[in-house]
Amino acid sequence: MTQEYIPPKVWTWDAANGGEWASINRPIAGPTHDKDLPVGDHPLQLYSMGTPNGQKVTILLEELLEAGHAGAEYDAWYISIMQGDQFGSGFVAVNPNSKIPALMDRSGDTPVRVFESGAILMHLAEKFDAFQGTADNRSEMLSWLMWQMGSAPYLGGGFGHFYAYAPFKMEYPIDRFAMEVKRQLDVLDRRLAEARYVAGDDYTIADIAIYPWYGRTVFGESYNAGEFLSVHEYKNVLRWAEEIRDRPAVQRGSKVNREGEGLLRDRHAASDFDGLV
Ligand SMILES: N[C@@H](CCC(=O)N[C@@H](CS)C(=O)NCC(=O)O)C(=O)O
Repeated sequence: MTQEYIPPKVWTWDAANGGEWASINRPIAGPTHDKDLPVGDHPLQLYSMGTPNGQKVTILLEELLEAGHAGAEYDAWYISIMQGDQFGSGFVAVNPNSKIPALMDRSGDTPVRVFESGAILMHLAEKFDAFQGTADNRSEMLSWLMWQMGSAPYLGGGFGHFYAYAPFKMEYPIDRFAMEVKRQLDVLDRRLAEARYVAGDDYTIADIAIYPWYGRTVFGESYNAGEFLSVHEYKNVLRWAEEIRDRPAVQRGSKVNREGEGLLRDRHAASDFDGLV
């Protein structure tokens, strides 16, 4: 353990506190610069980045299109959170919380903004009456969706931050959050021992929300921590994650708003996927 920290009477902002995200973290909200957002041809305009939170939305949009909901056609614009695009005035007008993903639904007379990935999933699932499960398991579906929204910050902001991004390794927070992530994986594993999908027999937006975070984790792709977290123990989560990974819409949705070979920085049409490996 390094030297103990004695908090001062009043916290002040040290912009150079170190760590991988130090350049974008701020203790204040609001825009830092004027910048309008682009608007494409489709009714749904998504401003995002292909992190797990961003992938939830592009996976659902691709699932809706795959299921024949032509009204789910969308433009997905890349927002570089490392370069501070989330603090542009146009983005802040769509999401005052300055985080991806953010959606403008322009299908009605008045554009509607939706932020928070869980709210976007619910907005789209209700709009197209799809991926909500059956009426009698709706509360189970909503419970797992909210479980994801409440749990993932411990995996990303807690475990991931201290295991991968903090300027130096500290045993206390790594131990605290590794324990919590393993507890969460066990919660999920026990549920998936008794049900095919988290809400029961139907694949729903709750699975779509959980998969990019916890599927990635059991595949050992989160923070290179597969061995550290002994992810092979969670056999039911692995079975569920492999089944979801094989869905064509999931494969397409996982590629959107990401830079690199075989990935799509921006997405404007189904044909944008043609030729991607
Ligand atoms: N609870 C939010 C979390 C969104 C979130 O944390 N987004 C991250 C990327 S995964 C972000 O935009 N970070 C930029 C920043 O914090 O400035 C949601 O689910 O939509």
